[in-house]
Amino acid sequence: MEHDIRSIASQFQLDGALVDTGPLGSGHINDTYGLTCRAGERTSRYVLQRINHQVFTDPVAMMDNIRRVTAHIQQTLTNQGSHLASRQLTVVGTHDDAAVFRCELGNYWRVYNRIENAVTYDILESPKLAREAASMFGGFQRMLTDLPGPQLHETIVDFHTTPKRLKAFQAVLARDPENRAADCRAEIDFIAENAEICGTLLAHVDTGEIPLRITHNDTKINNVMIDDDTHTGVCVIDLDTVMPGLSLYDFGDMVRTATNPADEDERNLSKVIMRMDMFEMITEGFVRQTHSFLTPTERKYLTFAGKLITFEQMMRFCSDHLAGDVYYKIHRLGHNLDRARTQMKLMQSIISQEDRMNALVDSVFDRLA
Ligand code: GN1
Ligand code: MG
Repeated sequence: MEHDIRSIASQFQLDGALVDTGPLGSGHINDTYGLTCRAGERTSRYVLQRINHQVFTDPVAMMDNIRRVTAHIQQTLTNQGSHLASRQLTVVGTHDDAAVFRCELGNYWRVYNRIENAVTYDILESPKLAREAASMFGGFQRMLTDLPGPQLHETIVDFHTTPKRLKAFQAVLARDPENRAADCRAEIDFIAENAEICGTLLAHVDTGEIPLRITHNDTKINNVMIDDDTHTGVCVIDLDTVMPGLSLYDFGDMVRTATNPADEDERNLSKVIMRMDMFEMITEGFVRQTHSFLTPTERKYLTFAGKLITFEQMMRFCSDHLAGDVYYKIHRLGHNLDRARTQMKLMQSIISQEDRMNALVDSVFDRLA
């Protein structure tokens, strides 16, 4: 679908005349465009996004969360005298100062400032960068521990309720609408064999040992901007799923995305492994920021969370393959199955190193806490 980007952009408070637009980013859900505007000598760049409202059914509530969260973070960094205060995501309003614009086709659009002099990495090469990225996500959680009420909206209900992800998988498998179950026997068996882990963290939420916090919930490592020159973190992006959640889910998704040196859709599975040096660094980065508030039970389940989130993601990709690719953008036939397979391989690699990972978490706490 071709959108009239110029006309949509004209709804927002941009500085100057729009001189360039083009596609941006590698997200699986929203559509993203870069905008460049010029006013005299001054150039301003923005990010325009079409919010996928099949996935985020209440874009206005979502943007309400994002405005509160970004304002709070900016205020916190300003109070700390941090030079990063001016390099955070800011919502650019429409001429009526609304955070979303609904076009005549019924699509929802938003604009952010573009973070200059910084990039994201899909795959992290250096352990130091991994520590930095994890520290950014940990710092994000810490800064939101004192976000004033009311509670944030739940932008996707049961987003990380893993037992429900399992149920959804089982339901689509039972229907097998595209006759694809035959393609993924090994994956289906693997999910059945590991299904028992789905409810483990939630059982501890019920007893109060694991609290609900404000969390990011999509801590793919490419959701941290890293400064081009200093190679240090600038800000956390993709705030669509910031809502009440478990700190452990954020750590788990970092394990999933930062420890694996291969792409999420890599077909050569021999490349997919959990790298211990990267695990050590993300643990260090995250724990440094969060040890003051993590409970003993949260601490105990850090490694487990990496396994759980990888498993959950595997079930989600596998479900979407069975359903006929209705949720994630795909770029080839079988794309979601390829993605499910990397997750399964990564989870096997985590399982084979789980004891060592747990020991390493303990040693990081001894060192830092
Ligand atoms: C989606 O497209 P992106 O990077 O924002 C998904 C995440 C998955 C991720 C897997 C709202 O994130 O939960 O972990 O793909 N976001 C949503 O790559 O479902
Ligand atoms: Mg996202």
